[in-house]
Amino acid sequence: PVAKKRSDYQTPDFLISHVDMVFHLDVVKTRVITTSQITRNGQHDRPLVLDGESIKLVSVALNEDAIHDYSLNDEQLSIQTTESTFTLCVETEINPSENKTLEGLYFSAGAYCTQCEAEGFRKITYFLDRPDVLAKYDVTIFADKERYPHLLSNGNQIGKGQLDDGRHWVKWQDPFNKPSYLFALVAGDFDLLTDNFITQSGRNVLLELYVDKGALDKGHHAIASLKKAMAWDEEVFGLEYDLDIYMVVAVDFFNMGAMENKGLNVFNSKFVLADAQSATDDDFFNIEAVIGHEYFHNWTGNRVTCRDWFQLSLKEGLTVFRDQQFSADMSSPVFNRIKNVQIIREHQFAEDASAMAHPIRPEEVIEMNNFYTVTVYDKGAEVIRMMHTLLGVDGFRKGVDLYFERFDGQAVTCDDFVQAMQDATDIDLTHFRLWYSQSGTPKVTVTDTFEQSSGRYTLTFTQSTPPTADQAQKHALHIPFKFELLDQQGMSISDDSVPELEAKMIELTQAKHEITVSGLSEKPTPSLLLNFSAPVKVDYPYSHQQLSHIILHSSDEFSRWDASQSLYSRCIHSLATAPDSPDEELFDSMLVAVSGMFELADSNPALAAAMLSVPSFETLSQQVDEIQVEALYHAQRSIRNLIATSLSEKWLALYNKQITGPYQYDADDVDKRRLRNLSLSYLVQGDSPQASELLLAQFASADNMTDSLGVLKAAQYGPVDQFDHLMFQFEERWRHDPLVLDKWFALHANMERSDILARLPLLLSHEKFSLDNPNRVRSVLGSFAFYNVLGFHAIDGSGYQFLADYILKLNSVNPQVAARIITPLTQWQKFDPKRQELMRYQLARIADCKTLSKDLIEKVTKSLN
Ligand code: BAL
Ligand code: ZN
Repeated sequence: PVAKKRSDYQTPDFLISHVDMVFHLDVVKTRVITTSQITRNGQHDRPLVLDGESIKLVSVALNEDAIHDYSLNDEQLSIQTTESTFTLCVETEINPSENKTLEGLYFSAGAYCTQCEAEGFRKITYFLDRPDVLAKYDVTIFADKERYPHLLSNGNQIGKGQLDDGRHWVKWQDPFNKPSYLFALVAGDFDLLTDNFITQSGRNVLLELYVDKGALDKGHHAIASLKKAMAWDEEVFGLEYDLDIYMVVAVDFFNMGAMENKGLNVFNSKFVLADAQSATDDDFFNIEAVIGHEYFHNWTGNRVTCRDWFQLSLKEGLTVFRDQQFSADMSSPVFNRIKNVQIIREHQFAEDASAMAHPIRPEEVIEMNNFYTVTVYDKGAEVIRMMHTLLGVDGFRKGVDLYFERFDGQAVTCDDFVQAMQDATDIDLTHFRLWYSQSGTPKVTVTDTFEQSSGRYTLTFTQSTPPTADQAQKHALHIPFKFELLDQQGMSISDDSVPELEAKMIELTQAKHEITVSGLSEKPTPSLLLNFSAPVKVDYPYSHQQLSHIILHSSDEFSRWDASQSLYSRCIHSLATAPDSPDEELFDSMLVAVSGMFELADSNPALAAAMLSVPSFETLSQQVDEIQVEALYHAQRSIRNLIATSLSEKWLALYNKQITGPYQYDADDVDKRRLRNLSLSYLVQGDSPQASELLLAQFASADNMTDSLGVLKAAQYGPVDQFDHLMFQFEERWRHDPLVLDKWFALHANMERSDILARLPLLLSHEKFSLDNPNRVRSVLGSFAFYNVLGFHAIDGSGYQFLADYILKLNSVNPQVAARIITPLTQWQKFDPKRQELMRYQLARIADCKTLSKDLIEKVTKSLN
């Protein structure tokens, strides 16, 4: 397969103004009749070339005359015509039940469903399947009435009827122009939850949530979240919903989290269904966030869409930023910011350091599905956030308003967005645009000097970005770098002769910057990258006393947390490097700081819980050049044990203080459960005499999944028999509920057991496991490969081989999911030479497969280069 390049973009040769589609649904033989009104775009005599894949062409008619002199291959239908405006009618046939890729039209769990982003529409009909071809759609669906009482598509329902043979039909019309990737069709038998929302201009919008039969009670949180999102977008961005109906359908087989199809969102049921017994606080949080995300796409993505797929971050970076702001407003801002940053540090930095490194606006793509990445989404959101920082709240809003004024109804580029931000505020973003084309994680090195005699303090900032797999040369970026200086009392120093200090921000634009503050009586402590104001790594030689000072005093809560993480990291890396000579002074200093954090538990429980948690193995991995797997893993474990044992009384007291009534998903109770389960985990790790009793008592009395799962997660650190027994009971209780069982699968796949590779096949042969279901695959294979550090990285290579075996199986079932879970193998660069060799060996084995999908070819080839 050949890569497409961003620089090769050409406007479409033809445009489509209107599409009429008729679906005759059948499990193995669905017929689709697509009638398009087509116009030649400009003066040329090139043929009409339509995309189409894995479908059978039945007939083609041009202006109602059947034609046969077209040419057809596996990917395209070419029609030579001299007409400049014409009607094209294409009939295709599809086998939805055979379609396990879950792209295009598929049949699963008794329902028909579509997924068209990025290029799935071409698996339904031959079409100009690209986002810059916008058309209005009429869609008529015919299907058996008893089995498929609900027939849904985009827009408004404009007709329906009944046939004599037991079939019925429904006709939908979407009044908005849209690209084909936003097309959707769903047909099935669901339970329906309805509600309504009155918009700011007084229109009544009908809200419909379709769920599996019997799951109605689990839909209320999703509907409530949707109403919050609708109100928030009106209040914060002045954006109102534009159709009379908004539908959300929850399905069990879905490659992604959810999809923002116009007026008809399709969701992975994981991000819709929740009740206290079966969903954790995190599930409730994620549902609100994903419901918000898809809703916000209605403006950022649907009303203004992408010109081409290289511009994906135009809609995804912006929409992730919007959903992050929404979540922050709905709960704790600092806790949300920490979550955002953890994703960047654990996964995006790893992607930048891997063979798959790419800028947020990629330059070259073989399979677009491979670019729905943490770089495009989450680093993309950080880039939007930096503009928000540079422009200020009001400037950002002006920019967004201008963006919609200019581009509503159009397919545009990232440059168009930045230009609107610039034009609305007169803030020059010329240099800033480099963030869109440069990949890699910049490092900002900060040094300082202090002259006691004159009181002069100089801070020097140096930025550099290491080369990445895709790009050797790097340039200095425009980085909004927030910081403050703390005096010995912990007060933030101000000096109006130093504007950067007053603004608490320096805009780094060159390789090196310096600022000087005079008249200080003592050397201050710099608190750096407040609120993670840019997606960079920072290097400053903090003493551990300085870190403790920031933990106590920074005016920025995020930075207090960040300093706690630096302190833990320092302890862990120190122990990993010299396991036989622990730095007792450093550890004592850390323990004193941790001890102080308990005092925050009442006043700021969300921050306390985050500060009392040590960095993940994934975060720690990105802080070193070469990952020493066992040493780093055991060092992290030892530091946690040290915190557990040294402070066991505090943990017990904290545990006992977290008293909640019957389950409610509200901020106070969420914080309490978080602290309770964190304490429980430390009590078990510290082998506290009460641990076992507490585990059993909490497991027996929990009225909610957060506390039940909290027990299982904590029990992992305790006696094996007890853990196994609890897991057994959990499975007995939940084996009927696949979404809950996924949590059990994930825990199993993550177990630190020497026989893990003998256990995984048992999970894969579990009656509820299926390779066809992406949620199951992610919970077993994904959890193992991404998070089972010792099992996956076993030095005999067995973990890598196991993953590779299953990737080869998944290759022919669902290439998109296969290409997702191969990610840990593509990150071999940071491991020791032996593991590098073992990982590359498995990549080469995969590369040898003669029927490898484009998705895997792209990732494997890049990884082996
Ligand atoms: N557009 C694909 C799913 C999402 O990002 O919302
Ligand atoms: Zn999105």
